Amino acid sequence: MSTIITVATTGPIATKADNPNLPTQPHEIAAAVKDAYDAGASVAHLHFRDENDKPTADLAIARRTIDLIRDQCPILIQVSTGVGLSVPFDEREALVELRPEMATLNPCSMSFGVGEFLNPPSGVERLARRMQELGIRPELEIYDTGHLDAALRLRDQGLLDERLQFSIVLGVRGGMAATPENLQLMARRLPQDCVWQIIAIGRENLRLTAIGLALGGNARAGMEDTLYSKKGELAASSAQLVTRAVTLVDALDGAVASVAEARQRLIGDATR
Ligand code: KMH
Ligand code: ZN
Repeated sequence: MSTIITVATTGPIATKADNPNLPTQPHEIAAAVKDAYDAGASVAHLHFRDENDKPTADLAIARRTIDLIRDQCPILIQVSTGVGLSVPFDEREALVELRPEMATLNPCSMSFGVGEFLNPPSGVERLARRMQELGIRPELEIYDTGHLDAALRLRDQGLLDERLQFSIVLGVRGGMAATPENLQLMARRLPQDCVWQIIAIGRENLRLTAIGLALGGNARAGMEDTLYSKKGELAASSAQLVTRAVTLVDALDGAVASVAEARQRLIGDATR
């Protein structure tokens, strides 16, 4: 089965001071996504920034960014409802009203670096229900074993449709550390027949992405997860990191999924 590569160009935390190549404005994000698509990505995970480069759930900015991407390439759109630590949950959840093909669903609150990532149970249930009503596929972001249990409870409540889609997120301070043991533990606990990928934040990004691929997962690549292409070398672009993931897939004798293949596997609808 081919490997789906998701590009995450921007994220909620990093700034241009951390890496001047980080895209923040709509035209910059759209150009970065197009380059990543050309490099092999079939899904774009999107965070938006306002004119001061702060994380935002502003619907006009989000719409403009998505339109610019859709003008340039057919990549699948996955909107982050995580948005940023300072953005209230009710603003974050409104992003699904733009009806992207996919959106993230973070099932639990947690410490997140020096901040807090708030996902109250009532809000998570409401968002899951709204995504189900709109036919938007959730990607469940799980940072700890209890988050997986919370996601499975949502499924048991009938708020998530099969087949479940998970990101195992390791390396956030407040979640599980980015170690091979933690990845193996989490991957083993996933339900049969789900779709999954590892999101390895920080310096273990490459090594854990490789292990995730070897375990049968998909890959995520981009400057949301690491600002470096090598030790001490800032990444030039998310496309460069996608190319690195493609190299790993090739080395493991795999094939990279096209948008059509990714759509079929993630959404189950080849035409939408
Ligand atoms: N950067 C991730 C660790 C989401 O997109 O839904 C957290 C996040 C969540 O950005
Ligand atoms: Zn994100």
